[in-house]
Amino acid sequence: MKTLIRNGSVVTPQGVHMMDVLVEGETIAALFAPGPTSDDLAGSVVRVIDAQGKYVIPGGIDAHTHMELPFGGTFASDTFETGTRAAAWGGTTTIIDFAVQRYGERVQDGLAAWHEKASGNCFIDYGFHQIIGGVDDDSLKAMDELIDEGVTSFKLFMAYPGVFYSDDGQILRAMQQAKNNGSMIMMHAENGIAIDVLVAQALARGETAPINHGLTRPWETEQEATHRAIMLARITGAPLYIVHMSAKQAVHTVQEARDLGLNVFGETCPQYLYLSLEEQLGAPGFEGAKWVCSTPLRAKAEGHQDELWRYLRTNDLSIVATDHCPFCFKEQKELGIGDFSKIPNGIGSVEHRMDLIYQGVVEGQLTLERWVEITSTTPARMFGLYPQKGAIAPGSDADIVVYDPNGHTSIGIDKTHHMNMDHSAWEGYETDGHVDLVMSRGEVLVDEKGFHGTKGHGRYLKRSLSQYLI
Ligand code: DUC
Ligand code: ZN
Ligand code: ZN
Repeated sequence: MKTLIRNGSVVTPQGVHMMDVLVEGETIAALFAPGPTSDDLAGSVVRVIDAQGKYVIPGGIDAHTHMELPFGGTFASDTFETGTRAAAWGGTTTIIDFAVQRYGERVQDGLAAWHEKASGNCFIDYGFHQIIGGVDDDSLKAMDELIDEGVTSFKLFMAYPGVFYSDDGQILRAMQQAKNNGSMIMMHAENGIAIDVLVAQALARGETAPINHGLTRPWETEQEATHRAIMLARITGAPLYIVHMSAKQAVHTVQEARDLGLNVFGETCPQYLYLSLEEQLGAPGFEGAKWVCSTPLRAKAEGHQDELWRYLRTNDLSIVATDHCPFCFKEQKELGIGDFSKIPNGIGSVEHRMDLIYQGVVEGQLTLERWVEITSTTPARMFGLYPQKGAIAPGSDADIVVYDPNGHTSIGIDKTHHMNMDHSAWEGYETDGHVDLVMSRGEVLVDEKGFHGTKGHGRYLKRSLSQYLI
């Protein structure tokens, strides 16, 4: 099967170029300047897609999702089937989800359980990071084994004592292992021991509303943990990727480390760029539960959101992922009525990341090239998928999005909403731009006629080591 995407502007981190893209089978075969060669070719190819006036970009890569994550006595509400379908609708063609090992379990069993959940159910390609919830001799050894299976990054938690938490000694040991085997340590950087004390004290004072989730996780707990993680990484020489950063002070600490030449990277998420403690988490009654996630939304009055956009421009934040971890309001978020600490932590955004970050281009926060870089190309490089993914180049997988800058997207539960949740954290958001067509390895998943994806089309991606380290 041959497809020619004609007359579009191909956007990559290197620039914006009028190019026609020839797809043969599952991969990109060639790029042509529009003109006679392309005209000749158009007659012979089976399918021509007109991208006049539109951007042709590599499919989005969401490097941080949690399908079916067990959390707070319930499970994230998207399965790999519903979550990857929603991702495809929004122009994301690869996810990297987190397999879970909890204390007392074998790491290999945790990974096998995630393969079981995903295999045969995905509409787009997927890889795994591994959460290590219990660092010990066996799990350290397992890290080496997993690398051979294409799992080259490991997430540790400085928060959630008694659940996923690792102490500093465990973190140090895991980092030493990562330094030796070349893998990446991903860190949930919040001081969970201090947070648990603040939470217990707030509840004892009768402060039970959702906003207290944010108030008991002040920016100092994020910056302190970020600094500590960087120091531990520095002792070991291991690379460090800090996930879901929301506090400007914490990112400043990342900036300082990067200025010293350390391999420290920061990730943020759309919710931290747009939403806030006052407006969303502080919504009346129990409504704010929809926006309970960790790290928490930060105060707009303190200027975090604008600073995070700036750090995206300066590359002190390298990636925008979603931390997609959806829970329904009914029966899931409601577990925390009368006790904010029982609200399952998470927001669903996998469907909207590409549009929400494109809005940053519209509003002058980012260039077009940077939009593609932080949503696709850098995630591919960071997690060992480049140039199979994250590129519009001969030989790369034909994961392609045709994006209409003159289109419009209305986000809301009755509008564009395919995630398995009963509400949208982005209800009422209107963005310029529209995902017109989504292709995954040459197969059109979404076009103007609707959804054409096939469950099981998505393949497991065995990832290489991070390409920022070699
Ligand atoms: N943060 C969330 O908001 N949800 C899942 C886990 C996490 O670290
Ligand atoms: Zn986390
Ligand atoms: Zn997460």
